Amino acid sequence: MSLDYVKFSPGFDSFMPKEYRDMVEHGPFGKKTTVSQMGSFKEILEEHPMCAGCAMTLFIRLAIIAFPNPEDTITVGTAGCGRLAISQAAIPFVYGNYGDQNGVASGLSRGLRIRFGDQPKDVVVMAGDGGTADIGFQQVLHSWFRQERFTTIMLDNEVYGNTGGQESGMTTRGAVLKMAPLGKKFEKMDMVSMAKIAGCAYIATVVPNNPRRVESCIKKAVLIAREVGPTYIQAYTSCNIEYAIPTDKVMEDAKTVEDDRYKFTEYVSDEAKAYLAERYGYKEFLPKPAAALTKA
Ligand SMILES: Cc1ncc(C[n+]2csc(CCOP(=O)(O)OP(=O)(O)O)c2C)c(N)n1
Ligand code: SF4
Repeated sequence: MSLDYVKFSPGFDSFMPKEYRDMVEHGPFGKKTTVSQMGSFKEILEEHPMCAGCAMTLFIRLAIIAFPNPEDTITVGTAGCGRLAISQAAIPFVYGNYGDQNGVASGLSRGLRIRFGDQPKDVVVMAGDGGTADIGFQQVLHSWFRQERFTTIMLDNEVYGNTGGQESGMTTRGAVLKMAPLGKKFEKMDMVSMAKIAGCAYIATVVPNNPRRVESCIKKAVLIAREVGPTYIQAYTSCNIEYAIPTDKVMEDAKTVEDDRYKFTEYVSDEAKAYLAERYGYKEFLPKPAAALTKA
């Protein structure tokens, strides 16, 4: 697809702000940039008002770098901390009422397919655990059951961070928070199993301290959502403020939580495996030769 629409209109380049010029000249549009090149190109998201050390911000930054075609990607968000960062990115961001993100994304994704046909326009929802598993739960589940083709990413900090520490469905049992002083009485919701039951074609759980893994999951999720079906990524993105994690221990906490109860998991449906192998050359999903199958 032509990238003319991200270039300067003739005669206007010298009047554009430096940030804009940097993005056009040194940004990732139309290039294959990866997380291992961070620091050597102008990122789509660089400045934001999130708390210092917030793991959610790092995850969002990695996710945006991982978008396969960032210049053709639209993010959808909702109330919560994440939107404060996502809305600063140099790609379109749609923001509605709290919890309506998957309904908005369903309509957007369908409309873009009618308008642009086969040219990929990727829709990616990024919302907190409260927005996804509590307030937006019904719309999330229905978008999956209806096989809406876009990616849903839950920024799971296990609390309502933006409003000062209420428990969410994703808070772990027993956790004591500022506005849950007696400790949560119920188990953390199993959204991964629900995604599976509802027919998501790709599901992964990740933490942000393995950038290459985050990149790999996001890429697969976005590519699969183009044609196969809904995809879901659940990312542990701790809230260092509400969980009182010292900023220099945020990554250590992510590693500990990953080892303990947030292990990397990945589900890829058979249809999605075949699609990734045939369309995008993912060798690990190519059918095994008959001889290897017999030996195994
Ligand atoms: C309809 C509606 N109800 C309540 C709110 C207030 N509100 C804003 S953010 C938020 C909680 C966000 O928690 P979560 O979705 O987990 O995201 P986080 O801030 O933790 O990233 C709430 C209750 C709102 N904006 N709109
Ligand atoms: S309140 Fe928590 S989740 Fe929100 S920006 Fe601050 S550290 Fe991040």
